[in-house]
Amino acid sequence: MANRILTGIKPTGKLTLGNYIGVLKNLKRETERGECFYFIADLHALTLPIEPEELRQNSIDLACFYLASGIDPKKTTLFLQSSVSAHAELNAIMQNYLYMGELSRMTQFKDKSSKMKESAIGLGLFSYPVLMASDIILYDANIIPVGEDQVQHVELTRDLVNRINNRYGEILTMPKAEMRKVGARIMSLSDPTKKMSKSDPKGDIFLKDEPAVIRKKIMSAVTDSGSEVKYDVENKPGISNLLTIYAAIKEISIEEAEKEFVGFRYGDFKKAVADAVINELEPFQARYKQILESKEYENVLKQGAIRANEVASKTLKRVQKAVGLLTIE
Ligand code: AQP
Repeated sequence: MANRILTGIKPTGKLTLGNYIGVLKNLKRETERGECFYFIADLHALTLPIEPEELRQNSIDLACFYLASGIDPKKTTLFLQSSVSAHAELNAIMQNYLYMGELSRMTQFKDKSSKMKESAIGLGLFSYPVLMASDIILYDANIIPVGEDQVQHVELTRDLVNRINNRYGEILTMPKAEMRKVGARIMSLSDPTKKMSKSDPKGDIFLKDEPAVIRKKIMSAVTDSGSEVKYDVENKPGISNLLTIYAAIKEISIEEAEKEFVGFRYGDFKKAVADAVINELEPFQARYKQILESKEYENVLKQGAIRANEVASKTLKRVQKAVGLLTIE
């Protein structure tokens, strides 16, 4: 079977350089490998409190950023998760095949819920991986490009697919997470031991930041003692993170990046990293603005919903039949 590639991003806040390097930057290339389904995970965004207007605005922004990544909407299906009801329907079935113990071991749930009072933790946050597994299964996706933090959820989806296929026959496609070699986990500039994240925006570079802001943030990024520009995550997490950002943007290896900066002072190194990030983001930001103004995302999302519904409803039917639901055509 030809490759099916699926990835989603939650419209939970301002997109970061982590989201760009981890996923957005690579989307265009993926379209050469098979049929791509890219979606705005708006149902997932509801798992933590969010203002309705903010969610709407973030969803529009995300659609524009997806398109700004250079994907051809005629060859790619870009859609809103909430515009395909099969996600919620498959979720209702799949939640019976994943277990409390498995879900409570998910690192992202532990991280997010540890900052909340137990009475404020929604059921949706806990069962997030069930919906994510349903997202993947619906499109018979075999390749799932993600940042490092999402790999555990894809692994759980693989367990679920095995479980269902063992019980009902080979009805589901086995997915596989794919991470970039360099940049699968970009860290915060102010605390390089923490992931750069939309919902914890300290030390983030946002995709909408002006060049001067980006430069200022990189120039004041936390560095480490010593003066050598060297990749050493344990002893030099700040410098290692900046080297990773540089290498990922330039699409070179960490070793190649290190070689470029032999003998550089930290200040000059940071200046080169800032130049690289700004050069990469400026044209991307210009495309984003043009797409936002032209509102071309509206038609793309409409067409995307039609194609996504077509594919997803077929898989849903297959699962409904297999588990014994009486599907009357
Ligand atoms: N720092 C990062 N480095 C590399 N990849 C990253 N991703 C996120 N942060 C980094 C990848 O971006 C995709 C979209 O993620 P998501 O919106 O579904 O949620 P997330 O993984 O939880 O990302 P955030 O930015 O941390 O969002 P919030 O704060 O809302 O939870 C994923 O493939 C992710 O791995």
